[in-house]
Amino acid sequence: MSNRLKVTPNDLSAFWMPFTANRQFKQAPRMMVSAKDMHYTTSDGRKVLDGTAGLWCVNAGHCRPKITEAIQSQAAELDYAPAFQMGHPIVFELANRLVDIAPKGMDHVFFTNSGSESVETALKMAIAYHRAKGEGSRTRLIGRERGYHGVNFGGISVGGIVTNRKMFGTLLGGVDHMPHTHLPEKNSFTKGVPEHGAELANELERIVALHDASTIAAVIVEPVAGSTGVILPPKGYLQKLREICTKHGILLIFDEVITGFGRLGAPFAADYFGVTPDIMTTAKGVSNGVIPMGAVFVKKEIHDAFMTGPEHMIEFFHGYTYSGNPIACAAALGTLDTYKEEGLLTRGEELAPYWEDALHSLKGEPNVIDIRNIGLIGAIELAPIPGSPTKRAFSAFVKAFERGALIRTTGDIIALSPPLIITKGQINELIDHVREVLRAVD
Ligand code: PXG
Ligand code: PLP
Repeated sequence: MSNRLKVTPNDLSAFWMPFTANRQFKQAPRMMVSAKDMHYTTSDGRKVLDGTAGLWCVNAGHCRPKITEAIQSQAAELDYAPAFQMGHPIVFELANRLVDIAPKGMDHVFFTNSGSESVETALKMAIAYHRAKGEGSRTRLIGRERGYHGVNFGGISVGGIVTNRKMFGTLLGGVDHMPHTHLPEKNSFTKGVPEHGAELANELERIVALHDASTIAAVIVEPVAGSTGVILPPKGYLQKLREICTKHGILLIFDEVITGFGRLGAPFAADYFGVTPDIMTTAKGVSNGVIPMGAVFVKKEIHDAFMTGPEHMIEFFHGYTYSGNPIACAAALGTLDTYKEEGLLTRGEELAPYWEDALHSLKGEPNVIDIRNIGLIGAIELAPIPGSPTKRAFSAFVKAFERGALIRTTGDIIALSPPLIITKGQINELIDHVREVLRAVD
């Protein structure tokens, strides 16, 4: 590693950092300079345990050799090939490998470069699908309160985050929202999926009755909402959504950007819950976060509905310059090899009970008002400091980093989602860091 990378640059002003408190960061930068397996190394030479798999994406851990080698050799062999009207072999290989591990029936893949792009792709596909089937009036999209579907206009429109709705104008028209399923008064400190709230799926029936099914293209939900604080689906809720969508000819989209690729202890949340959507959006874990990539999985029936008309015509008027970029494909193949060799897509299942007990041992620590968990996801909700929401959790994040653990906070919720290679000893270490931090923050 060059020495240049070991020190903090002396001018931090040009880079406008995403989703960051820029002024706070630039006064006290937190710089990572290298990473290996479960740890980052900081510019001041400290090791930091990764409690969040980067941003929920480094599921196989850091700098894994299969992935590094695949990228290096692909970069030297075929760096880029046009994505439109041209192909290259490994993008087809990757699509087949992905279909092999996908829920049964989801046998076509469209490539994007991020979760946000996967979401836009899925929403456009849904509307275009109905049109191709002669139901062009089905254009309405239904999302959910507290949903996060990335940062582009379609995604923030179906999403249910107040700041987005306040900051960015009128968004897409023809969108409605179901209520979220966070019911702290009934479900707090539940281990795993909560008992109460499946009836909230019936709100979809109310929305269908209001707009008429013939105007609705799709319903999009995260099977487990991650970004807005780990909100779990009540027992039976996703099954009900599936039934209502099927009954009314509405496509069901699962946004599996976080839940995909082993996070819950099954390859996808669709497998975990036994509910198959019509379209599934993924990103993050598909390439271990190493090279940007997203993948949208679709059922055959949806794909086939587009394959009509003159054969020289483009069937789906959509795609990105970097859809299926060769180096991203190589990274994804190296990732899938690593997942397979180490059984990572199901490893969370055997670790989940240990993870659950470790997390719930934090009950009773200062300001903890709820703990939620599923697979290798955990959330610790803190009581906000009166008049200063988010401040307590943010202080916990900074203190944890200083102590040697990377955690993530959203609002006053600490969210944990470690790489799927974490050991029981490292789970203890991570939870101990959180415990000490909770005792130390105001
Ligand atoms: N859908 C879901 C369900 C997501 O969680 C996206 C779409 C967008 O993906 P991209 O690749 O465009 O960022 C996401 C991303 C956090 C956090 O800490 C969550 C995400 C991204 C960054 C941070 O909660 N989710
Ligand atoms: N903007 C301009 C001016 C472009 O030419 C293109 C692609 O050719 C885009 C945006 C879209 O870029 P991408 O395909 O990387 O999403």
